[in-house]
Amino acid sequence: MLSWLFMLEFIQLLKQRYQAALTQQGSDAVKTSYQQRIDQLILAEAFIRKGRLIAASEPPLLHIAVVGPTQAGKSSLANVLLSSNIAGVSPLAGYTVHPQGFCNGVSIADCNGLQRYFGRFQQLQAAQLSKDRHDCYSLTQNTIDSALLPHGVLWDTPDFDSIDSATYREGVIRAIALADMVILVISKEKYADQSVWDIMAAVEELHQPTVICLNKLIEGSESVIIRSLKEKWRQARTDEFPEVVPLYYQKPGELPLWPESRQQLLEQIANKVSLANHVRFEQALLKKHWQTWLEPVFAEHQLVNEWHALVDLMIRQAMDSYRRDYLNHPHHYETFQLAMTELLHLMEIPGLARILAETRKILTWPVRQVMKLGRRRRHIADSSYEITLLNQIAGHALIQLADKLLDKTEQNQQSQWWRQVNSVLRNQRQELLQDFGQAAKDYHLSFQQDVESAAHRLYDKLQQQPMVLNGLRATRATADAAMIALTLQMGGIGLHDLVIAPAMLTLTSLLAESAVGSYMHKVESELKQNQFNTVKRTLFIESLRNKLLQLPEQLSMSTHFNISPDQLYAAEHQLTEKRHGLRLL
Ligand SMILES: Nc1nc2c(ncn2[C@@H]2O[C@H](COP(=O)(O)OP(=O)(O)OP(=O)(O)O)[C@@H](O)[C@H]2O)c(=O)[nH]1
Ligand SMILES: [Mg+2]
Repeated sequence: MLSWLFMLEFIQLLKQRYQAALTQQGSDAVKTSYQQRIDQLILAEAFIRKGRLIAASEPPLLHIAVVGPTQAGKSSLANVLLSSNIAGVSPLAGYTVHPQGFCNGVSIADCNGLQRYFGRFQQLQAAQLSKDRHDCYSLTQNTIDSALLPHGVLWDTPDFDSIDSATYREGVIRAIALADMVILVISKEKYADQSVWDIMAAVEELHQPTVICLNKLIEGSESVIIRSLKEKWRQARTDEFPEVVPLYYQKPGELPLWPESRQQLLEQIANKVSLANHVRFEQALLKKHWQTWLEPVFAEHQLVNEWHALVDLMIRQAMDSYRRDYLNHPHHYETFQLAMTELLHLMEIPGLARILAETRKILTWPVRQVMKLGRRRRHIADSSYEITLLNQIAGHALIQLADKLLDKTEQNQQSQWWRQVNSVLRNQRQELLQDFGQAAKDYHLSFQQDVESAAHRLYDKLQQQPMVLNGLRATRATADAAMIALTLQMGGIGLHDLVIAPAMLTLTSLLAESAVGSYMHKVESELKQNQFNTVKRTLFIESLRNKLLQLPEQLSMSTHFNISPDQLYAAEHQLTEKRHGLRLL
């Protein structure tokens, strides 16, 4: 992909998010600053497109923009410079509302690439331009090859200060970004307007050679005005004060008069135009505004980080409860006892067949076969205290999270964000818990493999200790425990009854006191650790945490920027790319 295209799309995305956010903003101060950033983004977008235009046209055409406040005489001056009357002049403020290009010494056909530059703006005949539609521009052939102008396209542009100007401002910005040089037209009434100097400051980064035309002057008053102009320029810009052309007020209905002594001026200034540094200027323009533009995005990332911290805290607390109320709870921890029942299968207790035959009269040896047939793991999972507890912990965690969100909404400046996260959480709560419950069952079933392998390890150890093994086989306690295990497998009792069954407890303590005692403890603690890790990973991280972390992505696009850190990182990478800048990758 082309890096400039990536950057262009990023700037457009940011602009769209600002435009959407603007409509939702209540505060006037925020609205003003958002509007300003939208203008800057439009300018940056147009300037990047200008770079493409330069690269695509060989040699590039010269574009000159005539800009200034309303009624300063822009269209009149355009006519003077074109030695023509093709630009519309009127005493009505805000008369020109579209960028209008006039080809001087070049043909319209030379302007092929312009439609790409203007993007969604449509090229129309000057006569078709309508006040009702602002996203258009026109190109007109000047029939005279004017001596005052270098060959190229002269752009008459709309004003940026009249009441309606906000509606056609994008056209002004696009025309300015297109220009290689700028003619600023101001009249003695308008030169001090803030809007003039805001624009001049905003376009400094474009490095366009500039001429100031001071129109409607009364002869003799220029020196005072020029001195004041200089001061204004110095406040707005850091580059050199440009050439000023005084234009004296003519009789009503007449055009300004271009001074004899300045016939060559525009040609000379055009010679200063250098496009070689465009790429560098683009980058400098973006860098200048980057931090400001992304301020709401950074703020959102900060909120997302806080949210991550809340979720992580909640997960830690949940894991603590799980450890305390299950893994380390003497009456509730049933997993190792389950391993003991598996061990009993492996031991094939002699005499059990007789007991079984006596009690049930239906079962015959080998017990292991019977137990396999009777395995009802579903039933074991259903009666598991662990699953019930895990579901409780998850439910409790979400309640606590909602509480914390409520606190945030009350204390925080960004309460809107937290309120919406809370409402997304409320909507998804049921589904999150359901998924969690399913994941808990799946975990329980698949963890039986680990339980079995713990039993096998113990059995292998016992086989190395035939004395212990035979001793165990011979005790009544083992036979009783095996009966209980069998009853569990057949669905006769629940898993939790197993944990407190005296026979199981006796068997466990027999083992603990035997020669394999310390080995048994090792197996048990490894099983627990493994269990803790598995529950944490599969349930609390993969099922719960990951889904919770994604909740902010569901916030409304109209109030949130939702530009991910990855997207931002990629854009910043383009911005700081030194060798190529915004050229082809
Ligand atoms: N008498 C006289 N009128 C002038 C002179 N320069 C401009 N005007 C008048 O000032 C009015 C505005 O001129 P335009 O050239 O339309 O001004 P503009 O800057 O294009 O204005 P907008 O398109 O509204 O932004 C018109 O009525 C012009 O005739 C001048 O030197 N003498
Ligand atoms: Mg005009």
